[in-house]
Amino acid sequence: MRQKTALIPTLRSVAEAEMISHQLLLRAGFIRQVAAGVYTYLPLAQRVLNKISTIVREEMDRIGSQELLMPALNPAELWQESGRYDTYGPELVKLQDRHDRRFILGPTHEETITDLVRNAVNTYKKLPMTLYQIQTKFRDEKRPRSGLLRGREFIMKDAYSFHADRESLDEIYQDMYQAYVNIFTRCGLEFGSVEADSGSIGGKGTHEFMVFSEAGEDKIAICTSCDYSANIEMAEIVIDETSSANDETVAPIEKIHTPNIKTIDQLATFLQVGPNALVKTLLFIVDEQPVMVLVRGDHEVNEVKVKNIMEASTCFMADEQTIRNVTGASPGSLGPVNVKEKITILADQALRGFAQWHIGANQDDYHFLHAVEGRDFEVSKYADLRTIEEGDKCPRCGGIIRFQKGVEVGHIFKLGTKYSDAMKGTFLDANGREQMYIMGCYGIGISRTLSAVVEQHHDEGGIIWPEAISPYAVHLIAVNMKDETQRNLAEKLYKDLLHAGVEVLFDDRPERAGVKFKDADLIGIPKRIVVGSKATENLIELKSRRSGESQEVNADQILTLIQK
Ligand code: 9G3
Repeated sequence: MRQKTALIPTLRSVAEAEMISHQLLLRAGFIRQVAAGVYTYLPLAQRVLNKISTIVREEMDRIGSQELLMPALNPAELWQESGRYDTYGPELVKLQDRHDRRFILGPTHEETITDLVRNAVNTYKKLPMTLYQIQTKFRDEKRPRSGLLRGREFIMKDAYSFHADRESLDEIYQDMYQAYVNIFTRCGLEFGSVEADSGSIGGKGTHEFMVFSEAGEDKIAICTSCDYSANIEMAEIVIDETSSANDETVAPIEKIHTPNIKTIDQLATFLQVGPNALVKTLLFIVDEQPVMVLVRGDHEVNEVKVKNIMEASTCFMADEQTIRNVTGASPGSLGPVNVKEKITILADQALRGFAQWHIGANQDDYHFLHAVEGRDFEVSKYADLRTIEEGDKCPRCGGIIRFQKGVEVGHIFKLGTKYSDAMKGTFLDANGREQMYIMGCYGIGISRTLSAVVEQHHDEGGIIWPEAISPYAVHLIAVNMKDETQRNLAEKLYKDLLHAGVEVLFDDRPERAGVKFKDADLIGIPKRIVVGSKATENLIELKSRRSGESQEVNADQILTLIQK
């Protein structure tokens, strides 16, 4: 491609973007924003996306997964069947056609594929079957940000597998796991796989593939002694009994006036005790029902764990008005004693050893001291409900947990029969009996992977593409297009490279050398050929974008060197 006519609108600076990948992709002329969270992939980005997609296709095809393409526009009925039309809320893009029929723009395709397979595949003889697509997805994020990392429209590879039994699902899951390792390795990423939240399905049937990066939104708990790693959304807590008992002598329950005390820290100062001697009470709305959740004062409630314990599909913190309606008090004054309505009360396992609980009184500016579980109130269930913290013990080996930040680029799930149950997806087994499909689903953020690569591969000057996914293999630069010798040699090399099938971007613009080099650094093509003043001696420079090392070579050698 000749750069003179290429659409590569590089920019010297960009104002808004806070993430380095977002900044560099804008500056290097790879993407342009069209609306919040919506981007055009310019020609350079499109080439990278195609290369990532090719790698993904090769690895999917290798494990026998078949490519298809489902529509972005899907009838609401399918989502009503699974129940997700109403549970997914404003993130699900809903629209109507001219006949007032309701549709959604697919944020993922479990419903569409389950509908397809239940109609088209009805015997065990066709199983297992794995299908995938590479497609634009829509999610109306509340706060789209970080460029391609969290857009409202993004490209995803989503695969779905259908099985007659669990063993078959386990096998394909392993194949997918290996395919993902191959894909991200080939894309030049440094990544790890972590155990993740499997929703209400439970079990260990889900892994996230994380690219470690300070800019990531996901926090990963990593053991410093063994190879345990998990998303902090789900990292298990081992019970640490020594830290949980506050076994002072138990006095009768006592209501005390605590004017203007709203937080655990304020209460701790007021009572002159540590926050770990107190109990924090929060109210959640779980599948439309209020649920009170109690954790030790120095711990944080983990919403995902609450949702999973309740086997619910939605879970969020109650707003102030709801809290007042349910308890009669404002958020800083909640507790399990004298709740107006009979509701579920969950307590974190660390509170099991608490002889007496100092808690809110469900009355503004009042707390109870010495409340005793079983005497003054009942806990419906104790469970692991808090979020892991740095310094906590590893649930596997007892080592120390540290946190690292990451960007999720892939996610694999064992779904079980969630969708086949909801949508009556059945096949006939060897005995002619109807069985539910057992399913798995497997996603890769294609556009997000592109960003993640930039997060990991750049320097002050710009992007440094790994060869496997670089938009071009070679950047050929003619330093001075007005110089006839330089121009002729560069033109000849361009033709030779094209002829040899090398993907080459040729900077034939009538720009100053400084501008050309700055742009080349920004764009980040790994190999650079510079045709300058030594063209008179048939000498050119071959330079590595990554190391900055360069060598002077005879122009006749260039093809051999490039192809090596
Ligand atoms: C929605 C909306 C957002 C969503 C979903 C549904 C995330 C949703 C999870 C998945 C699971 C897997 C197939 C590929 C691998 C991941 N955000 N998820 O289901 F309606 Cl608005 O997408 N799907």
